[in-house]
Amino acid sequence: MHRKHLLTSVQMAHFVAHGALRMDAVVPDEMNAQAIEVLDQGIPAVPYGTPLRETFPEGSFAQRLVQLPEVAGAIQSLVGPDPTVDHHAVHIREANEGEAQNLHADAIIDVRPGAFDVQLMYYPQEVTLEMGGTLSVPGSHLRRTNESDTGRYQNLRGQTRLTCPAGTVVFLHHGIWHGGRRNDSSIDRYMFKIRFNPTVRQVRLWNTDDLYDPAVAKELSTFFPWYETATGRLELYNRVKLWQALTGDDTFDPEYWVTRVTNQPRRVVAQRSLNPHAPKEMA
Ligand SMILES: O=C(O)CCC(=O)C(=O)O
Repeated sequence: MHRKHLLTSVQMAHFVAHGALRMDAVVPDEMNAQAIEVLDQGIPAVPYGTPLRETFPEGSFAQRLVQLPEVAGAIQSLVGPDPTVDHHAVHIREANEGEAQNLHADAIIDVRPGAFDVQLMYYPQEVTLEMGGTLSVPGSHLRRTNESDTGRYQNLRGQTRLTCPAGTVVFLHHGIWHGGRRNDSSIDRYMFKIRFNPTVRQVRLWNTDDLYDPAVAKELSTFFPWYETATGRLELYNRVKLWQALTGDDTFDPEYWVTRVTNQPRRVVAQRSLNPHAPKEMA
């Protein structure tokens, strides 16, 4: 893996803040042109936990997809070497289907503080607004609501509906609130999703040359329009905790949100002991 294909610290910080990172038109046209036929034929399922390197046959479309240098570099940066595949699936939003998915996350509430799964979403066609591109809510990945119950929330300020050129790949944190939108066009809209589970600690797996670039802290402090004035700060707190885990540096805390609530001094300097048998000078 060449370092130039790994994500930078600024890109990783963007992922930690937004819960997503998109790579527009990263898959070559020649592959996009084959994709619909391949996805229509179906990609054989594998049991949960199958190593990525054993999931797709040598030379298959899906294997070539995950081995594209930029895609492989992002997978390595986010989940590390030798991830396993949780599941993969082809998602088709049919032309004029008349229905949308509710917002959801793809798992139960997941409280792991320092680990996360990553979902790759590949869009082989250009996706226009009418085609029902995936709706997602930037910065929602660390807010704890349970799977489909998230669907009670509708139309959050700052939500995005994906429109993109053919060959776009989006990487999502497992907790991101998302859902396929209604396809009002006359074209079936395809997406291929793979969920990766890490098998190593997700510590400094990317190109850390820019670790102390001020743009990192700037990314990490992004405040999204749907955040409540006060509760929204918890997202900054959660993000700092995640960045600390990712960097292995628990001193990173620019606004001291984590430091404040973890400050529990152990040193006792009380004037009087509760022990009646303590030496006189202490009692
Ligand atoms: O089709 C889409 O855009 C999203 C589908 C999806 O995420 C799901 O079914 O979990």
